[in-house]
Parts: sequence; structure tokens; C-alpha cells
Amino acid sequence: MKISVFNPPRAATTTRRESASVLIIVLWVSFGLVALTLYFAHSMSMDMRAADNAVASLEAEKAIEGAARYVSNVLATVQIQGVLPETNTYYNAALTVGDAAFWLIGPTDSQDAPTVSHFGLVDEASKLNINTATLAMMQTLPLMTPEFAASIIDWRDTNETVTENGAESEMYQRLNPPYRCKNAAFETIEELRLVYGADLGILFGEDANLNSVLDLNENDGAISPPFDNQNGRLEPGILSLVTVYSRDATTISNTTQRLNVGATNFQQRVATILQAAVGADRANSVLRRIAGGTGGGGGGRGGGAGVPVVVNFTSVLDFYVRSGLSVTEFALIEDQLRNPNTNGLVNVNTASEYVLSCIPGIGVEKAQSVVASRRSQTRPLTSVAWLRDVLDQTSLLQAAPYLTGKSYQFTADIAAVGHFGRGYRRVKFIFDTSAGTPRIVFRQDLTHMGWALGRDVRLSQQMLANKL
Ligand SMILES: [Ca+2]
Ligand SMILES: [Ca+2]
Ligand SMILES: [Ca+2]
Ligand SMILES: [Ca+2]
Repeated sequence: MKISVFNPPRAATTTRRESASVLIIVLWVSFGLVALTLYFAHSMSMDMRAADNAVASLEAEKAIEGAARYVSNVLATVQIQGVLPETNTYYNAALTVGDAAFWLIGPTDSQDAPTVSHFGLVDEASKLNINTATLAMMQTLPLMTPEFAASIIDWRDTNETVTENGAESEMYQRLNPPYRCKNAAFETIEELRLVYGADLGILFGEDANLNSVLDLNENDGAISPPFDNQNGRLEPGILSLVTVYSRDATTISNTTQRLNVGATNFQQRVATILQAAVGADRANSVLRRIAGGTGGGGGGRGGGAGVPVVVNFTSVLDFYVRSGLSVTEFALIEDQLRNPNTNGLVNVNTASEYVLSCIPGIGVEKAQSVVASRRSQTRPLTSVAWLRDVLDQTSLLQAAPYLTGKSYQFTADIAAVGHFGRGYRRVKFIFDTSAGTPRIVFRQDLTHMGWALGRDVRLSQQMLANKL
């Protein structure tokens, strides 16, 4: 039996195979073209998005420059020199500049939830000055270690003698890479990172983005950095509590020198000031009182019969207490007087409980009551006089040389976004107004620290972007 095997004609088989091959090739080419198109479309959209973000960043950057000029203007026109402007007297949140907007990040004295963002300028005199604070004062800061505190002292003192627990060049030379101890004053607080014993935990505390707000990642324990204790409160690090800029003004309105209460000719010069303020009779009675040493206080040096009595004071508050002046009378002359030392004074009207705890005579025990009394004050907080009713006289005189009622250096921590809430930028400026005209003395880009405007602003920016 012949088995017939179907054999398609050779030519037809070849044609069909060729068609299939062509089809496959065409398909591959098509796939290739589609893939290429998709690739280029994606990369174009990425490029466009990148360009868009770059534009938004530029808008944000310009907004920050504008904001810095605006802040300079606000500080130049503040009604009372030396005072942090009230937050309701200037723009500090969501101020639009074209398609961009800016915010001034600032902590607050209010007792709101720590998750709520606050906006406004920050005064540097509300912080502890690491160039002037004593070892004991520094040791009281939260999270501070004896090693770090002593090493800060060694870093700024000019000698190479190691303070107990401290570190000088010999210690830094053992590090990799080795470097030398500075043996000079701190110029920025960032220098603290170089000081022996510094670590991120001590410097930042739970506030990883230094915005004084308890952000979500700062209250979730170890789930996301930083490590925090999840207690619903923001435990600040050293960086947000210290400064190198605080300096009391030595002149009033750039012309008249303020009178040093420790000066040897204080008595004659204060006589003129008193006569102009309260009249000759009252001035004489005050002068007799301080010369007689009545009214407590101590510190005056009495002379023998016929020798003029030289009286000077350890602080403005010391003079106030011993002068017997009333609050109203003292308010008339307070601005014209200054402490013997004007560097690194802490403003008792703005400092946090953490910082006030560091002041001798206040300490951890009395800081809370000082802050509570401050909140209950009805007068504008520009004076140190109210402290007299809060502290006993010994504590008051111990604290007073470290305190002031005013601030002349301010931080504007400016964050901005461009159109659609994109292109986030953040720059910190420090202004010094002690010589009259505000002057930028420091500028630092903080964009790398990430979003610092809190959850509410982020949500509002997203809503805004979705609507458009
Ligand atoms: Ca040293
Ligand atoms: Ca924070
Ligand atoms: Ca965390
Ligand atoms: Ca906490």
C-alpha cells in the first residue's frame, strides 16, 4: 500500500515561511519602535518634570531672597528697639510671592500641642551663648554630658590645659582624620559638631529637622529615624537651645552710650539720667539711698568720713533693687543702663524653661515659676523689672548679671515652595540689629534637612496643587 504523504509545494512553503519571518521582524521592529517611543516619552516627561521642579526651586529661592529683605525691613521698623516683633505685626506664614510662598519657621512660648507648627522670628538672646556660658550653666542643658560640656569649654579657651572630662588638641590628634582644638571662640553653633563628645543625639535631640515641631517621624520610636521616646513631647537637642550671636546693645539708637552700672563714675552719670527722668528732688533721694547702702543688696564700697562713697552695681537689676525706684520710674531709665558684661546675656522675656534652668539663681527649681509668672505679666515684656517679684533677693542678684530684657539678634528660618507647592527650599538667616540697621551676619542652607513646615502646610499645599 502506497502511503501518500502530503508534501506542500516547495515554493509555497518557502513563501509562507518568509512571510512569517517578515511578520516577526515587523512585529519586533514595531515593538522596538513602541518601546523607543515610550522610553523617549518617559524620559521627556522626566526631563520636563525635572525642569518644572528646577523652575519651582528657583521660584522658592527667589521667594527666600525676597523674604530676607522683608524681614530686614520688619526689623528696621520695629517700634521698640531690642524687642522681638509680635507675630501678629508682620507676615510669617504662607505669604505668596508670585507663584511661590514662604514661611518663617519659629518656636513658640505658647502651650499648644507640640505637633502644631509655629511661625515667626526667633530671638537669639532666648538661647544660651556657648561662648560665655560657664561649665555649670552648660551642664544644665538637656541631653548634655559632662564630657561634651567640658570639651566645649576646652574648645573655646585659649590654653591647652585639659579641663576635667574635657579635651584639647592631644585628644583631637588621635582622631581620624586628626585635627587641632580651636582654642578660640565659636563662630557658629555648627562648630559644636567638631567638639569631642558631640553626637547627633545630643545635638538634635528628637528634633531631626530643627523646626521645633514634633513631626511624625519624631514620635514613632525606632520605626523611622531619629530614635525618639514616643511620648508625644518634643525633647530638643543642644543646637536649638544655644547661640553664639547674643550681644546686648551698648548704645541707644546708635548715638548715646548706655551707662554701665559697674562703671567707676556711675554715680555722677546716673544722677544726670535720674534728674532728667524723675526730677531733681526724687533723683537726690535715690542717690542718697544708694550711697547710704540702704535697701539691701550689698556690693557698694563705703568710704570713711570725708571720703566720697563709691557705689557701683553688679547688674541693672541690682541697681533697681537698691535704688528704691518704682516700676514706673525704673521703666523711664532702664534702656539707658546696661550690665557690666553685655555678651551672651539671656533674655528673660523670651528664653525657654530649658535655658532659664541654666541661669544661676534660677536653676531647674525656679525656671518653671519664672516662665509661669512671665505668662501672667500684663505689661509689654521689654523689662527685667518683673523678675524682682518672682525671685528672692539673693537668687535675683545671682541671676541678674546673666540676664537682659531685650534682644538684638534674630533668626529668620525661611522655608519656601514654588508653584504647585514644589521646589521646597529652606535657608536660615541671622540678623544683628545691635548697631541700628539690621545686618545679615550668617546664612545657611537647610534644604537638605527636608520638609520642616509640618503636616498641615504639606496637606494644604497638596490640596492647592490638586485643585489647579
Ligand atoms: Ca583650649
Ligand atoms: Ca521636628
Ligand atoms: Ca523616630
Ligand atoms: Ca519625645
